[in-house]
Amino acid sequence: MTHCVFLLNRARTQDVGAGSIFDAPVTASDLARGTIESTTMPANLTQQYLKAETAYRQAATLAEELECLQLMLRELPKHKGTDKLQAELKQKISKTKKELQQAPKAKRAGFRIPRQGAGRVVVIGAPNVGKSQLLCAMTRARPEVAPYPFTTREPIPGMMPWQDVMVQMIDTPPITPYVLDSDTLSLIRGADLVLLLADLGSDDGIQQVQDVVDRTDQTRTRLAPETYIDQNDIGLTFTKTLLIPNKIDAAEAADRLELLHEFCEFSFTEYVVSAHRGTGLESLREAVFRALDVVRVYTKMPNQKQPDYSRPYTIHQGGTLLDVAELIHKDFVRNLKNARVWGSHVHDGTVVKGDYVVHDQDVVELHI
Ligand SMILES: Nc1nc2c(ncn2[C@@H]2O[C@H](COP(=O)(O)OP(=O)(O)O)[C@@H](O)[C@H]2O)c(=O)[nH]1
Ligand SMILES: [Mg+2]
Repeated sequence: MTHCVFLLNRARTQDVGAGSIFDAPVTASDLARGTIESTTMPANLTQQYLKAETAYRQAATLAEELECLQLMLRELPKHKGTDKLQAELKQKISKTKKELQQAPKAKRAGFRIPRQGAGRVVVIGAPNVGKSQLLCAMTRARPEVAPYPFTTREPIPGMMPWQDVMVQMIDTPPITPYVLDSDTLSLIRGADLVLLLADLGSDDGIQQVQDVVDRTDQTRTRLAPETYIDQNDIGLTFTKTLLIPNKIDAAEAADRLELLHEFCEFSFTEYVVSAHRGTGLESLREAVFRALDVVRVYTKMPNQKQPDYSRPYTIHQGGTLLDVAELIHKDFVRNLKNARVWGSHVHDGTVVKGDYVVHDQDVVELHI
C-alpha cells in the first residue's frame, strides 16, 4: 500500500480510490459468465492487487503508472494461472520505463482534472445529445449548450450535490465513428461511472449511441454494466456505465425509446431523462451516488457531543475503520486503539477495532 496511497491520502476531499472492483475481485465466475475471454485457469487476484490495478487505471502521470505497475507485479499471486499476466506486466513495465526516459516532460502533461468528491462520473455521447445540458442541470458548471454539434471541445468538470455529498461530473467532447480523443478515453478509463447519453430527440439517435459503443469497443477502454479488468490482458479495462436516453420531452421520443430497446442490445441499466425539463434527474442523482458503491462516515471527537455532519468521509463499500483512519491521517492508522460507533448496524457507542466494516452514515469516534 505504500506506493499507491496517493489516491487515498487526500484527507477531506472525500476522494475514493476506485471503481467497484475493490469489492468484487475478478473470479472464476467472471470467466464462466464469458465476460472475460480466457482459456487459462483463473488467477484469483487479491484485493491488494486490484487496488494497485485501480490506481494504475487512474494514474495521472507515467511515473505513477510505473509505480503502480511495479506494485501490481509485487502483489500478483505467482502461480501457473498468472504466468501470462506476469509476462505482460514485465513487458509493460519495461515499455513504461522506456517511455519515461524518452518522453519530453510536457508530452504526457496533457489534460488533467484533479479528482474531487465522492467519485468521478464522466458524461459521454454523440454530438448534440445534451451532455452539456445535463451538466448544467445537475451541477453549477456552465458549459455552452447549443443546437449544433462540437460545441464542447474540452472536458469540463462540475460538482453534483446529492444529499450531503458531492460527486464530480465531467462533460466531454462528442464521440463519433471518426472522433474519439485520447483525453476522453483516459477520463472513461479512470472514471467510477460513465453516463452514456442517447438522443431521443432525433431519428439518428439510435445509430449514434450504437456508434459510440462500437467505437469504444475498438479501443482497450470499454463500457460495461460493471467495472472490471481483464485479468489476462492488463491494458483492457471496462468502466461501469448507465445508459441515459435524453430528451424524453421531445415529440416522438417514446417511440424512439422503443426502437432503441429493439435495435440496441445494451445491458446497461437505463435512466430516461429530460435534461431540459428536469424529468428523471432526481432518480438519476441517486442512481449515480449508489453506483459509486461508497459509504459515508461522519467523525466525532471524544469530547464532542455531535459529529461533524457537514463533511462525511466516503470510502468504498466493504471498507473498514482503518480505511477511514487512513483518510484522516496516517498517524491514526498507526496508533488506532479502538473506536466507538453509532449507526444502523450497531448499538450506540459500540467499541470496535480497526477491522470493523463501516456502514453508510455511521458515526465514528476514533481513539488513539
Ligand atoms: N427537447 C430537449 N432538448 C434538449 C434536451 N437536452 C438538450 N437539448 C438540446 O439539444 C441541443 C444540444 O445540447 P447540448 O447540451 O449542447 O449537447 P452536447 O453537444 O451533447 O453537449 C441543444 O439545443 C439543447 O437545448 C432535452 O432534454 N430536451
Ligand atoms: Mg456539449
